[in-house]
Amino acid sequence: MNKTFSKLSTLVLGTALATSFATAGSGELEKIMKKRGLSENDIIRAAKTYLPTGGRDEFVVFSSGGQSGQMMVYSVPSMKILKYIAVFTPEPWQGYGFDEDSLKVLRQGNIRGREINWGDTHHPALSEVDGKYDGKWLVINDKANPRIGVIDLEDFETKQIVVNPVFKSAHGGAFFTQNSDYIIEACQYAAPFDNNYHPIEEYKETYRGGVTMWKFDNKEGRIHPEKSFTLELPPYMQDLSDAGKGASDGWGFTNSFNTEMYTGGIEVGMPPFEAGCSRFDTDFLHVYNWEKLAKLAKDDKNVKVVNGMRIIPMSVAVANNALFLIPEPKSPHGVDVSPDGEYIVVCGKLDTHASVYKWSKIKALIDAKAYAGKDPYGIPILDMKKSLHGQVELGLGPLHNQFSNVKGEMYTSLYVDSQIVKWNYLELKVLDKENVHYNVGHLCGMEGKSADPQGKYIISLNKLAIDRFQNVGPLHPQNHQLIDISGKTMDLLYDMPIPLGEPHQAVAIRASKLHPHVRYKMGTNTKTGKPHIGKTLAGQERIERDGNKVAVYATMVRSHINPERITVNKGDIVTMYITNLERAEDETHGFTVDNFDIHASLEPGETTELKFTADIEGVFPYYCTEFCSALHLEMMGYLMVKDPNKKYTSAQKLKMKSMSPEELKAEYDKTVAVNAATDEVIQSVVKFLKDNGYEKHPVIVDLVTDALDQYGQIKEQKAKSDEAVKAGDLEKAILFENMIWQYMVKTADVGIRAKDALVRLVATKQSTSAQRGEKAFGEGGCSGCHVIGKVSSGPDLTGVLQRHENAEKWVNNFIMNPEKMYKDPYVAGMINYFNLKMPNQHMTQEEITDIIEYFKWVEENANLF
Ligand code: K7E
Ligand code: CUA
Repeated sequence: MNKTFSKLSTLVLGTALATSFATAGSGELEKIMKKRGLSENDIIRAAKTYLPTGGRDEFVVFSSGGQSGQMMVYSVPSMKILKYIAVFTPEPWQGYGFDEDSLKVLRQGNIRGREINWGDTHHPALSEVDGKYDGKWLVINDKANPRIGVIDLEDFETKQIVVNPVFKSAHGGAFFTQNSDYIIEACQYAAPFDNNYHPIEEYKETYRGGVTMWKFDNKEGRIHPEKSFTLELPPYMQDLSDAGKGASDGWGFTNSFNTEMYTGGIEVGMPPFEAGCSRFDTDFLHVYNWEKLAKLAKDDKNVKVVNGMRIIPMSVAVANNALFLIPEPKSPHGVDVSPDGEYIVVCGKLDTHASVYKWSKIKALIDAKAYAGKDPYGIPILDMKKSLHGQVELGLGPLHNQFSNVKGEMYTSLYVDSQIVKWNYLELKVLDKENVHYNVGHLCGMEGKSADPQGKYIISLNKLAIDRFQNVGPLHPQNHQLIDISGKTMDLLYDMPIPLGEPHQAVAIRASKLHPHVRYKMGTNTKTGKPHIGKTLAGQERIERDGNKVAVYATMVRSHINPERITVNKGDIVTMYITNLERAEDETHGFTVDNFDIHASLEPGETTELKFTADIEGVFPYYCTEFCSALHLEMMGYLMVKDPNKKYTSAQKLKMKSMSPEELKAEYDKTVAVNAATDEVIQSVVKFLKDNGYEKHPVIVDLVTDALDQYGQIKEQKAKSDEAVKAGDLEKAILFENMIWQYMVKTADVGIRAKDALVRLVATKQSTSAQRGEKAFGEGGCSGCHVIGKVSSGPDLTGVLQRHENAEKWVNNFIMNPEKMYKDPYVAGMINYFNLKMPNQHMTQEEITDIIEYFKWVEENANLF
């Protein structure tokens, strides 16, 4: 009822808004709405999510990439996908797994000597200080192969992968403790800790669950496996976890879904897993004091070591009052700790309720040793009722939770109902429900699992898209839906198909907390952050041979690769160290040698190692794979592999007609003249930049520095050209003059980019009317004869409002009825000069008014044209 009313009021408001737009916009908005069948609410939602060109969003989301083994980065509210981060799977764009340095990171994920080239990513987590995101590190689990990947948010690259040596799968991670001291990872599918065969009949005796506490160094951003430990747990299929915070800091919570310890067996006539796993009414929430366990783990007498992992047996944890169980509604999924750490919310996916546990009640039971019993492994059980704050009926299939900035308010996904429910966990009542499409798993709030949730939006991470998008075959994308939660009731704003893998969970952070850099210190190994052993500066390029090992020290800078020819013998092992010498933002070069399955992406300042065996004879072009400048196609070279056991007969030299000295001289003069003309253009751009105070804008300064870098190379080339002229070798001189021209083109390329950027920065802002005027000017036919800032087939209109008495009226009348003014002496003069009559473009009065506004804007910024 309430909701209908509010939707209605939005509609009314929307209509009013659209009407006022419509009047201001000469009905254009109305026309578009009609043509595209958009409602007023659609327009409001579009406005809430639209990001004007060049704009920035408020939040950045890191989403798991599911079976792709990667991560996805997008921004909210516009839902623009910004990047895929390569984590567990080779990724060619970033060169991940195709150059030696990233391959080393990828291969840290080998399991028992085997290469693993994919992952099933589920739960990303951001590093925290006092439970709040610090924007430094991002980690994610791989459920299929028990691993954690660590990503540096300075460059959004994966720096470390650690393998859990005792788990056989890992779903219940990754979750940071509130100061990022540890990362929690629970196993889910119970299995023996060792690598031996154990019959399933010995499940209860030899299969184990567990929680690994990975020691994390938040300064250096690395996991330290030798300082980590695992808490042994019964084979209850531990599912998700969360770390306590605030009141419950130092404790961990992990739920489970098979306390029946059922082991299935369809093939021997047993009912399937799913039947036996949900027989009991309750499963167990595991509550453990990780802070105490961490201290215990340091002493050898408290641990047994399996596959190098320090394991605290259940008996040790129990004897030290560090492990407890509390019944929870059967087959739960999410367990989530409130921002203040006082409430622990568990949603049973087979139960319609959410159960809200209260930490102070749990702690009191623990302190009083008031146990309701013990499980078969001797772990004390706390009474469920006495631990609960209360339960709320939410709907069918409640799964995961996120908190909002309003105290007591939270959001829960309902898998079966395909809804998001907003409710109050303090007052235990439901507030609102919103339909989503379809079958939502996790949901993502803005910093919604931190100690400082921001509210504003919830993203529904839907599993299915069914009818939502253009059919792209039987494998559909999933659907992330953005929901506005700033009002009393929720409003669904936006659908985003996910074209990568099933993203289980996502975490969002305020964009203002992220400070990634745009370039590396020259010669950096980006995977270690240290200088690369193959760092090569300009002038240090070389090829070194040691037996059948060939090391190439190469550089890349617009627009050449140095060296440009590499000749090796068949069977040689070739290592290429390549440094991108650029300093300019976004001047990435890519590198590959055709047919050798290697690729590197070299960001400005980065050095990378590529390695291959030249095991096939032939000629192989290598080239830059990023369109990095106007001369990008020319950025190439040849790898020539010859067979040392073969005799090669040289080809008959072709007799080519050579140029006469006069022809050569003519070409040389022409080239020099072209260079002089190009230089004039460059100087005019430089003058424009200086006149408009470019030094005040750091972004422009970067571009100008880069342009001048290119320009600075010309002197050396000119000297070489002059030398060749002196030596009488005009052919060579022409080549050097051509090189000068290349540098000039590159200078102009960046220089003009700087000029355009500067114009945008210094021009006054266009009014809406002027914007429409510019559009009308372009579409109405004016631009066919008039170019602003230039005389073309018609006069330059810069200053047109200065040229006439009562100019606005004059221009207005002239556009409205040009024929009437052909006799006006000024107009007659122009008709005579251009041999053209201004035609009647049948503009409306509104369009003419807008065009005059545009002329005013042109006038204000006349110096920029
Ligand atoms: Cu619910 Cu792996 Cu967190 Cu999927 S999990 S939804
Ligand atoms: Cu460098 Cu293309």
